[in-house]
Amino acid sequence: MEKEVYSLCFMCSVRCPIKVKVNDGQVTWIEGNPNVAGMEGSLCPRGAAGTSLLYDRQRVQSPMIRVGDRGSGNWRKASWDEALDYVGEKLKGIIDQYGGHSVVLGERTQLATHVSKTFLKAIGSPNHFTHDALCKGSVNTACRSLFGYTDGQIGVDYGNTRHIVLYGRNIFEAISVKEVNNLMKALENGAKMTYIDPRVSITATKAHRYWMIRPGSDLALNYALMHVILNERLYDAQYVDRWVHGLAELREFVEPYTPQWAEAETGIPADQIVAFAREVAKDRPAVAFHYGYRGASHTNEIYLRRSILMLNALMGSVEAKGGLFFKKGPGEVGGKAARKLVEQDFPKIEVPRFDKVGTPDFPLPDPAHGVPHRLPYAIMNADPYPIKALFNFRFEPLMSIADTELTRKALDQLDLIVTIDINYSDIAWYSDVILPESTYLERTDCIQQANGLKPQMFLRRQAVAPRYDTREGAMILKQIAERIGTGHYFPYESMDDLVRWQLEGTGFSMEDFEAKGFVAYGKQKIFWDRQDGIKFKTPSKKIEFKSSLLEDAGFASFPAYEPMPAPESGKFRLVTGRNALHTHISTQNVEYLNELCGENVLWINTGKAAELGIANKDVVEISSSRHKGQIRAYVTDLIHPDCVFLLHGFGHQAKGAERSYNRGVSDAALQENIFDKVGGSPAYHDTFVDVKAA
Ligand SMILES: Nc1nc2c(c(=O)[nH]1)N[C@H]1C(S)=C(S)[C@@H](COP(=O)(O)OP(=O)(O)OC[C@H]3O[C@@H](n4cnc5c(=O)[nH]c(N)nc54)[C@H](O)[C@@H]3O)O[C@H]1N2
Ligand SMILES: Nc1nc2c(c(=O)[nH]1)N[C@H]1C(S)=C(S)[C@@H](COP(=O)(O)OP(=O)(O)OC[C@H]3O[C@@H](n4cnc5c(=O)[nH]c(N)nc54)[C@H](O)[C@@H]3O)O[C@H]1N2
Ligand code: SF4
Ligand SMILES: [Mo]
Repeated sequence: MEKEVYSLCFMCSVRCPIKVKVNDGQVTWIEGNPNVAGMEGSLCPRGAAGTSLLYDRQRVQSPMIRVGDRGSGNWRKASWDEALDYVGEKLKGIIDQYGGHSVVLGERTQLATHVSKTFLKAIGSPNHFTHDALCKGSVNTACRSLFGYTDGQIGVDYGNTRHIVLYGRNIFEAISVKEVNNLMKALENGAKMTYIDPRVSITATKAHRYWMIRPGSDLALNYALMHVILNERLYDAQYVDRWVHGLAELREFVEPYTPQWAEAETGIPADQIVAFAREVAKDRPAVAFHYGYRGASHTNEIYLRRSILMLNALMGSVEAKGGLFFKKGPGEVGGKAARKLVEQDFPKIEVPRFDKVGTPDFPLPDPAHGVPHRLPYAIMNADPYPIKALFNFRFEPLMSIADTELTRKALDQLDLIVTIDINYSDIAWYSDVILPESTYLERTDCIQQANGLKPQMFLRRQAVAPRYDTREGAMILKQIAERIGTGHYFPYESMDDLVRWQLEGTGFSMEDFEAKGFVAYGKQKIFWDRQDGIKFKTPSKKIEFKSSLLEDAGFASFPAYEPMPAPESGKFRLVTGRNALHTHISTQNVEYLNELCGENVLWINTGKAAELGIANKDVVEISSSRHKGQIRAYVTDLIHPDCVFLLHGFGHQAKGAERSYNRGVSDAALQENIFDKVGGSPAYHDTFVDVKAA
């Protein structure tokens, strides 16, 4: 029997809408949901490899309980009742002795996040964190400092842009399918693309203008751009007068930062900086300076992100067609959002978070997400209190937090590590219990509230029955809760029940998703009125160049520029990123993707390689203060001589994932755990390495 199911991809967390063809209970084909604008039936390579994950025998096939040392790979298969009882009993003991706050749960923000938050709130723990700060924490803080909204509440109108500017936003390799399609459409319609990166990525090859910037110096470029834009009055004066708070302060601040000064700092010729400022201003307000994700990742990241967003404000492109926009929720059109379990009443929590977010120690990161890279320090120093149990739910602290050795040492102090995963990730392998989740093709998930220019809701729908003895994450957490006396916060017996409960009062039913895979609250795109109707949520109700958020917490809005140091002689700045074939640390063992890209290589500049006697494809040793490893060199002119580059996500240590075990080198193992203490993001690119012939 043949059927088609609309669902959501989860080969990465972009969650592209998909159409899945099923024949006699087997998935035979996956494509982008053709009903969704921007998808046009397409998928990225990872999405297309979904069946390779589904049918992989190297997935976790049943609950597993550790019998040997942590990480030794000695497991016994367990039934669900056994594994859940084991976790429930241990957890009860820990909560009784140390309190609910000694339990931490970390996850990649996902559809069931309201379930995990509920799980912790029910036991009185404030210690939920998401991956967010690892990904774009400083972008989030920068957005709140300027607009009063998080980055998650802001989007880019790719399809209508006339000029897009990307600071290492490697959009054609670090993919979201709709964004790629919409930007391609704009480029076909004549839009310009400027791309800035110390490395010639695929996106660089498609750009009209490419600058090989000195790594870590984008902020200098931006201050010089602002200098030119203000001095030549290239900005949208009407918009800026109406909406910007602190223009005079910015003007005074950028006065010394001339294009000539920036040329020395960045390596980009002054006349090109001036010419670019004049060119981009001609297309305002349909221009977008992308605020980025992981591009430049340094201890001062918050100020780089703010400077990018301020350039948008100067162009009048915040809440403009072809620029940036604020995402509109159902409330905007009189609709109601899906319910979340977390909206229930819980016992009051009096203790601070483990990462001290929201206290004077670390005031600005978003407490809705927390800061994962503080976890190793919190555990090791029992500061602010002892942490005893860690739940990893679709999150991998060993490879996603810099300095694997430090994290591992911290984890060794825990009494309980439980991982809900689909793969033998390194963290699953290092856990006490693995609770295997069904893959996205095998499970129905919670509602996705998709805010945007048109508010909508999407649903991940089970396409086929679970192939192995696996369950949905939201059911697993409920079943643990039942064993520790908090089951009453989870009023559902199945995922369908939970989804129906979420939809109560919205006017939509589960069946409404069958026709197209989503439901829409209205047909029109909503832009607020640029004269008077933009609802900034800052205290001044304006875009705060001079930021009350920063200044009230004791930080400057305009700190003097401090250069990122160039590497000492013989060393390199370590830079990392993604390619189109892998998702972070989780797809390296997926058979099809592993075949296409089975290990990472080290990009090194031709001149520097010659000095070191390294030829293309030689095996080299790369070492930092934290770790060393061997990797093949890719000798090329396509990278700035100050840095070397490798793909994130290789060098797995879990033997259960046989194809990816020990292949390539892990960036997280090499990196130091240092971060932007204002914005919250890790400074992934502030580690220096030595490279020599092996
Ligand atoms: N295929 C694929 N797509 C993905 C993901 C994935 O894992 N795989 N993940 C998704 C997620 S969660 C994210 S956060 C995004 C990430 O999206 P991006 O942030 O666009 O992706 P990265 O690969 O981290 O890009 C880093 C780029 O920044 C450059 N860079 C390094 N230092 C500097 C610098 O000082 N200045 C400038 N201008 N550039 C610099 C690097 O050379 C690299 O090309 O991708 C999303 N899409
Ligand atoms: N060193 C270093 N660290 C980084 C980055 C970097 O470039 N370098 N990038 C950062 C960025 S931008 C991000 S977004 C984060 C991402 O960090 P993570 O969220 O930790 O990484 P992912 O690869 O997305 O997947 C995490 C885990 O989810 C599991 N998983 C996949 N699908 C499912 C599922 O359906 N159910 C369950 N239960 N588990 C599943 C995977 O097997 C994996 O163990 O990492 C950050 N950390
Ligand atoms: S970008 Fe690719 S992997 Fe990620 S959700 Fe979309 S199709 Fe799937
Ligand atoms: Mo990310």
